Amino acid sequence: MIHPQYYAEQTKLEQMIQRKNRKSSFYNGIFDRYEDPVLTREHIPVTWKYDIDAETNPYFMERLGVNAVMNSGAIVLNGRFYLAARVEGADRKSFFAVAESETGVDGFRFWDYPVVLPDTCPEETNVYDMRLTKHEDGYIYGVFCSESKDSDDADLSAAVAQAGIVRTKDLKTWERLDNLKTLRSAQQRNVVLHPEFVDGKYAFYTRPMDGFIETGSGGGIGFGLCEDICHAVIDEEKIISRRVYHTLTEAKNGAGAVPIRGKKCWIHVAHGVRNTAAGLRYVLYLFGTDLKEPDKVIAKPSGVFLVPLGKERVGDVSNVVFTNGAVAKENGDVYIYYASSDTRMHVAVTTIDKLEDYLFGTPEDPLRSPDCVKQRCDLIKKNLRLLNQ
Ligand code: M1P
Repeated sequence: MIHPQYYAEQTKLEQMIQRKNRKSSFYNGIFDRYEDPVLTREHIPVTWKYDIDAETNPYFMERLGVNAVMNSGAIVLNGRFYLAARVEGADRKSFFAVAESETGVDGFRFWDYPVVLPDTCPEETNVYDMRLTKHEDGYIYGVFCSESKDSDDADLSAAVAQAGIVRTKDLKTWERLDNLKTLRSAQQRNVVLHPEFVDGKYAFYTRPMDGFIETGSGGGIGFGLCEDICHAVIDEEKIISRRVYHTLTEAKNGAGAVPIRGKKCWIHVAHGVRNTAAGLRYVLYLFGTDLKEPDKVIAKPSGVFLVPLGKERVGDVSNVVFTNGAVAKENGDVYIYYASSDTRMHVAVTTIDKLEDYLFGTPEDPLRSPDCVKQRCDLIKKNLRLLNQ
């Protein structure tokens, strides 16, 4: 017999999925924020957490809890929005699950089952942060972090991060390819596959790292080419977005969403990390690269693009915003999906035109306070002149 509490929980879930999401009052001219998160652990189907049989679960207890729903890859297929979410179980292990929506800002509903990846790496303990690339070769690729215990290090927390690669045509059946090998970097996280061939090759944005947490000598977001996506090997990684002292990328940075083809450049939404007395702070920033040479940065606006605000600032890992998925619709609308504090998913909505105006109209960071004051005074002077005309 189905436990009566199942129906109560199912009603709550339906009400939440059907709740309309409204634009918030936040304004910066660059993007709109929305009042509610788009995907949370409350969106998880009841059948994933409870045994709904009254005989085997008389108290209707959660048997397999879910802790968080965050860092999601994103894709639009036939006008519908799909998120490949990172679902973190109560057991700390993450897995991927597809949620689908008609509007992109609300109504996200998980499919009946999470993604079942081919289990080809016995040492792999955890998987997370999948980027979905609709590649011009006809496949949808998922590139994610594959984490294993570092067996050469006695420290129980020592781990190795690599880029796992899968591909699919329908987000349902997945083929696992070899993990990416970067010959000059010990570890990789935040690896993103570019959607088009570059010089006839597959192009990856990488994030070379010396260790699991610290990027060490890894100077920032890298770029490398490989011939064979089934056995991907990258020799040279060219650093295209560097870590810079006393900026938002000082501690580390990483590629975020799959770049969006704009009219003037490839639009990249990345994350930058700095250290504070309260721990690491993760924010989003933008840069633009040449349409023909995606490893050549041509727009580098100063400062942060999106920071955690209000309730977004608190969660399992507070003071974090992180993106690994953004999509552009054919009409130029852009939906940037970001997680706050490693806990839940939100959306920021804008357009390609606005993002390019931001990229090319925002001045670069002059890197020193006196020059920043000068930059600001020039802006004020221009405005006051206009106001006093
Ligand atoms: O906790 C914040 C983020 O930390 C990592 O990002 P990075 O590799 O840049 O430090 C990732 O584990 C990410 O999942 C997480 O959101």
